[in-house]
Amino acid sequence: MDPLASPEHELLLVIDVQNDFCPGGALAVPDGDAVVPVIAAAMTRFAQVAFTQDWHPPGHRSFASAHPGRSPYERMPFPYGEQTLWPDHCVQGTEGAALHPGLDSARAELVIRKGFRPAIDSYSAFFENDRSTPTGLGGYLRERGIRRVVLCGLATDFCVAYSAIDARRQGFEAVVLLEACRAIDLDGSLAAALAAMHEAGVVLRDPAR
Ligand code: VGL
Ligand code: ZN
Repeated sequence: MDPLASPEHELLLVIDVQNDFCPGGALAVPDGDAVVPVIAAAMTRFAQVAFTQDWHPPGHRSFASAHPGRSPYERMPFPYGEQTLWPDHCVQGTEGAALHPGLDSARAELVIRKGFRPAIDSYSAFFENDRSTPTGLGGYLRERGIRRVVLCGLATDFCVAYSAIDARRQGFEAVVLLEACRAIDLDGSLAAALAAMHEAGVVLRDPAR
């Protein structure tokens, strides 16, 4: 495909490719940095690219450390439903929260930060985990005339899946480039996420198209 030959109504959404989700990071996704060269190649094909950045204040309620006696990866009832507790990660302004240096973030027309409200987690790029507080991304994409969102990044079974399903909920076509994603996979969460994406009408695709 010609460089930047993607249609004007298509945008590549690069989800949470941040140091903390890569090997050596605070919430390392197995093989997480393997997505970097694949996404870098995909970016050469898209005229429009946006990034998301998980961006938590210190002591964020999704951190197990905020709940004495609780451990990472336990689930806990929150006012908006069950929430998985995580190791402290992607704390605002830290090196762990920085976008992976192997991606040219200067290419992004938008970097949308999420998870900055102290008491609500946000897996999706569109809505926080209460499923009703919008991030503004849906309005941005609609105003820009985007009809198809192509997603990649970390992690397949959390932020990528939630974002892809919400893209469908918002009326966009959604395509996930599976080779440009890696999963955390807690208790079958990857299989569940793939099934939920399929059910929502998300196209699961190989990036070599
Ligand atoms: C993510 C867990 C906590 C993700 C973010 O990017 O998938 N997962 N925060
Ligand atoms: Zn997070």
